[in-house]
Amino acid sequence: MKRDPRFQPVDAAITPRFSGISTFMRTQRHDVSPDVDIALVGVPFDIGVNYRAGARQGPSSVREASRLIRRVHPTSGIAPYDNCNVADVGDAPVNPIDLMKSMASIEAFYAGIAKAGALPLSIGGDHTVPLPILRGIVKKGGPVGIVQFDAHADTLDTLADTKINHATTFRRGVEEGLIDPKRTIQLGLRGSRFSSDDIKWGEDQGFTCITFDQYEEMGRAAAIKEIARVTGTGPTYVTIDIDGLDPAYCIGTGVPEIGGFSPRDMQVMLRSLQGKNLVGADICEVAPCYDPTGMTSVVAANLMFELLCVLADARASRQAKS
Ligand SMILES: [Mn+2]
Repeated sequence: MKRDPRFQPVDAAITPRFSGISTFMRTQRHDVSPDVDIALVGVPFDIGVNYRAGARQGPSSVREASRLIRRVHPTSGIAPYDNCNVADVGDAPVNPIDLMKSMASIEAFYAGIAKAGALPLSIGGDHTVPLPILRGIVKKGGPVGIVQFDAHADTLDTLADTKINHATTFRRGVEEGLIDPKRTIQLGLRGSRFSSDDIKWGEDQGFTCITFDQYEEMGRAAAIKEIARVTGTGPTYVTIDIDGLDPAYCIGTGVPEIGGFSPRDMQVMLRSLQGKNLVGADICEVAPCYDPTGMTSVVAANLMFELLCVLADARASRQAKS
């Protein structure tokens, strides 16, 4: 246990949860440095969409909703702030009008996080965001496996005649050698499609695709086994499109699709990632402007804590070995 006092969340016994400036889970705001083990990052970018924008407000909304998150996981007992130095490193720089400039500035920010030796845990932003993140953190050593929770495969070649957007991210990632398709699993795919072969490209590359229909048929325990089998022991990145969840729980998103995961499904599947060789994670497509209840951000904040716990555990056990 290291429990560095510089990296402890604000103590609610002294400063009430409703008080003070919002940071992710009331962690301290630090710039990226070699002292940071896990960097909590906002990416307020949403010009990669062709329907409804609004995910640019995801980071600030999830920071606000995360005030209630405490410090110990109720099931695994993981206490991330005892194992790791966790900090809110602020938002990646973006240009709200120029997509390509944003891609470059986000990538550079994440390259800095990787260089400092920290694992990034991010709140987007639309689902274009994992592409510059992976460009920034995947080293020449080789591509990473992906666990993707999403209503959509995001493996189109183009959307609105553009190559870089929230519907092409995981295709570009494979083409650029950032993603190992054989160690990639997509769960929750559903909704009406552009064409009958929407998800075929990924499957042809070697992705394991579990539609929501298949998930329901096989059950959660079998899906968890598939995640474990596909990802194996290699480096693995987790990406959650909040539209993977049912809009009954998460209506605050650009492209809602009925009939999806419950928050409980997500909690149990994310907990199963404990012990995996995790290199980072994100939650994207939280667009709070479509959710007057604020529940979408509450769900995202809690899933962020789930991810923080498994990332902190992975990071701490790696440090213990080295
Ligand atoms: Mn997506």
